[in-house]
Amino acid sequence: ARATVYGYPRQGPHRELKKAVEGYWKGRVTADSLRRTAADLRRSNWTQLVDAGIHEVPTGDFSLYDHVLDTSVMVGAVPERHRAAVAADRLDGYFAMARGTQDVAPLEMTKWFDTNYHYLVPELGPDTVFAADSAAQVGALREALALGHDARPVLVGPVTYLLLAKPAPGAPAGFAPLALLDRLLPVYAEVLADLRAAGAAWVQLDEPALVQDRTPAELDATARAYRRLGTLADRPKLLVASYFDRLGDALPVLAGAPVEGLAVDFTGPAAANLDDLAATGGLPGKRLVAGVVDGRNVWINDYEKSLATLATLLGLADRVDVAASCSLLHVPLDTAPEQDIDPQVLRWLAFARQKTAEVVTLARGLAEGTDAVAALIAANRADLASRASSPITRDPAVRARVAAITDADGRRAPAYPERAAAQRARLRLPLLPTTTIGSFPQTAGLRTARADLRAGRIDEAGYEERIRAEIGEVISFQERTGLDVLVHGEPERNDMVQYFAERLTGYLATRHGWVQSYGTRYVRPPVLAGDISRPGPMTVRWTRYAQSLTARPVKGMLTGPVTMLAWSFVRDDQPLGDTARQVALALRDEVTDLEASGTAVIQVDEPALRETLPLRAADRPAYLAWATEAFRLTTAVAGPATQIHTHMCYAEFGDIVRAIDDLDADVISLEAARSHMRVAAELAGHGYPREAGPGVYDIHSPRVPDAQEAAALLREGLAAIPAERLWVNPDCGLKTRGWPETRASLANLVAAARTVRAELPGSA
Ligand code: THG
Ligand code: ZN
Repeated sequence: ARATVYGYPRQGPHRELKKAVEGYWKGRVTADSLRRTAADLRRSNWTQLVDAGIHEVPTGDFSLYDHVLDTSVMVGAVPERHRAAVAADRLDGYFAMARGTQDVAPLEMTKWFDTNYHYLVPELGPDTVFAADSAAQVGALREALALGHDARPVLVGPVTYLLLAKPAPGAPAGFAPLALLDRLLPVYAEVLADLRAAGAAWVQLDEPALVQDRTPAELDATARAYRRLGTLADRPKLLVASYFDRLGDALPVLAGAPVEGLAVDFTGPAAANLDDLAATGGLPGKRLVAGVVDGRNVWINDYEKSLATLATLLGLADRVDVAASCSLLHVPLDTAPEQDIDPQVLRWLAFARQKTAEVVTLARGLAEGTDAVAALIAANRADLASRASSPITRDPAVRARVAAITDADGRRAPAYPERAAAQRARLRLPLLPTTTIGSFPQTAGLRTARADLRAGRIDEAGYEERIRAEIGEVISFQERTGLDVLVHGEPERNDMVQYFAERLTGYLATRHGWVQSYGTRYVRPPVLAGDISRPGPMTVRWTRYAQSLTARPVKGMLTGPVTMLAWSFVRDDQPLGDTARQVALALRDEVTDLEASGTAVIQVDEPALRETLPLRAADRPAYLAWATEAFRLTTAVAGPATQIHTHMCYAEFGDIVRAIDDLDADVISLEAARSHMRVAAELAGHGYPREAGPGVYDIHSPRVPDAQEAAALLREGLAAIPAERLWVNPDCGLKTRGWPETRASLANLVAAARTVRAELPGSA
């Protein structure tokens, strides 16, 4: 059995890639130097893999920005608006597609399945003309072969590429990019021939879109695609890979295709592939690459369990190799530099480097028998036992509290209409009240203050002084501007998940655990390692200080339990719902403390509620049930006169409006400026009975909307939501914006609210 992986973190141990690419954008790094950095990182990744014992290394998984964008370049799918830039300079044209320029908008970005990686969405229309450009793929393969490695190019497969695309602007209504399959396949054929000529024995085609619910027509198209590619005369052997969930109906389609191998995920919900594979008669005559090491979570593998799975698989295919379930892009690079984590606990964790070693061990165990790896199995068993029996993993007090949860704990009383009356009486807000989503610009001064505190250049008191000064400015700005519900601006928070993770017992924060979010942007997701409890208040001090400076209500700001899970690495030893309930109880205590300190408005953000929706429709009701329950458990402790807000960033939520209603929040703010208040109409169409603030200021752009424009959006909102229930706010938090735009935009937003208030019937 051979050991392989499908992809490796690209950034380098010190995020060298980020620095090189951003340096190039700023003109501080030359194109040649950027290319050298990229080639060095590829080489060092391959060396690391081979030194660890990996037999076949991936090529083509590396990218300067995004591998789906690279695929668009490979097939010549450059939108009309980016062609001039690409013709002028290939590298600058590539970044123009990724980031836009002064004159042209970038490609849209969206989540890669249910991971936290974002890709650039291909734009395809009936006029799209594909043309093969295999240079980057062939170049990477040649580099690896020249270093003496056995290498396997990894490409996004043609079906997934088309299913991930969106219709280009101007495409006729109902156009589906999959209609372009017959035009795209000859381009893949050409690339495959080029890769074979360059020395590829195998090429991997990734088709994760096949683990989502697919129509019979889409499955037919898949069968046609692989019949076509499989019967090409001049091609390498083909390995069709899927991951993130079970293949279901797509499994027999791929099993019957004339390709030499399948790579299949056997972790998490994809474990069902094992029985499905046995039921369909296995893969006689084919190579099976078994993804038994979870490639998207950070826990060590269970060797004995994986070896048992592999032993079963041996009887189901011609040959079985071992891999991580998906590209290791989704986990941090290495646990070794995490000096702040207890060494015992660190042994429970495996990042990309450790997962690579696990794959190698399992391949050896499969090839040479378990005796050959007996010592490693024993050590693995000890680490698993240490995790299972640790008081970090199981805190009796937390478990007792979760066990005692009743239905009543998750139900607010009285019902919304009565609460609304109590809140109106307490808050005395005007119609169309104005507010913001929570964060204000994170200035260089604030980042310096945090760095100074970490480096010991200032002490806690000095840091606190700087944060208080910032809160003072944010409050006084909002009062001067005339906002109705104020926020403290969150200057103390680095990241809305990490901030809370650092303050909850059972959560681990990493120092170097960067994972690519999109392009040159990275996050350090914390690890939900054990039972969660709250040693003390996390936000009360700042909110109370802000409230002491003003007579207007200051909103308390919390990150909701679903988002706390979605943007962290989650436990794999209990259902997500159990972890969510623990986090919810900790946040519930924070709501209690905020309320007790006089906070009349509390916002519990859930930007990730929509994005964590399971890939398969059948799994969605169960997810929405625990997700909404966790939110209600967090908030239902609030009294009737305390107004609970929530916020979501995604405009595409038509499919979860019912769930949003189930949250039983009093007010929701939503992204809407770009979708021209379609969001408001959608809410109204579903009979949403509560207050809502569809955003009238697109904070994702440095553009300042003028007051007329914001007023026009508000009037559109009023067409769907009555004035008694409509709020006025930006789309999202302001932390990525500068102060000048923020000042101007919020002044215009308040002016728009005043203008439209004056137009309301009954206003004097
Ligand atoms: N926090 C966490 N996860 C997230 C988001 C978040 N996932 C989804 C979404 N938001 C991703 N968006 C971003 C936006 C900006 C950055 C990263 C992800 C970013 N990162 C800095 C960088 O790479 O330079 C590093 C930030 C830091 O120092 O922590 O700008 O909001 N958890
Ligand atoms: Zn948002």
